[in-house]
Amino acid sequence: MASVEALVDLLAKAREKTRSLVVEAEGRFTAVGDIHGDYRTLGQILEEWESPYLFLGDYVDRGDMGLEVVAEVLKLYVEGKAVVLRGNHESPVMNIEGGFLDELCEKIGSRCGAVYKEFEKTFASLPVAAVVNGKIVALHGGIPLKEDMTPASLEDLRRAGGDLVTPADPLVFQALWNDPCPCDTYAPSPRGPGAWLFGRKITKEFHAANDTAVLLRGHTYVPAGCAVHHGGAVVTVFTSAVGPYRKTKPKVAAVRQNVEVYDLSTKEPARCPEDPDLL
Ligand SMILES: [Mn+2]
Repeated sequence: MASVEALVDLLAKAREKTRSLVVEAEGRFTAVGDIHGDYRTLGQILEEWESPYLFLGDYVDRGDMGLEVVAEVLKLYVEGKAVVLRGNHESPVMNIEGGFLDELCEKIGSRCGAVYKEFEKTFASLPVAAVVNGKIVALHGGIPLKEDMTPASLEDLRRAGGDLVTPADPLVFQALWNDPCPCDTYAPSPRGPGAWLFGRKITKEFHAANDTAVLLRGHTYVPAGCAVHHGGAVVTVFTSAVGPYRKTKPKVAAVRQNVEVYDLSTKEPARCPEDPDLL
């Protein structure tokens, strides 16, 4: 790990990089699901899979190398080699309980409180969704629901704002927290108040409104490392194999006009379970 000054500088540069909560990206990407401090798996991806990368959030907490992971991911972001999205673990309420704040204090000592404040600002600045080649929507959690329980559009999400540190905006919060369910409309999420499960009708309306085809997301632990939902209109990838996730078979996805999931180690196309009940 480089010096604390270099870390603070990297965090500031990452903040300058983001222009909008929803970003557009063109080309072919290697998409990576939750890493949660799994530096070894991240290293394997960077060695064996092509850039540019599309990171779907949750870099820190649970695994014990969150600092190294988030620094590497943000470095790639600043260098223009990766699109870096925010996960629900890129927020203070998670990092106090989840391990990242403790890890930071162990590794950098008494300045950790001040440096964490820099992380807070950088996490709040990250985009929450990317639209790849106009067709693939990438985000960490799921489709946000408006107050009338219809899906928010990408335009609604682009216009969200207010306190982004928490984040307090319900649409931003849900983009980081929601999960798909094998249901038609929606249901309250077992993750807690403010989060929802979204069903196949919501997914269909969302894609119709945005003229998109696939929602690619992370967020949910699946031992297979992937899952497909709603007839292929939603794909989950999970890429951490440390701590509580050590039995995972990590996956990555190749994103062009469509999404193809591959096993990280064998590099074979993955067989992902269909419509599993995730929570
Ligand atoms: Mn998550």
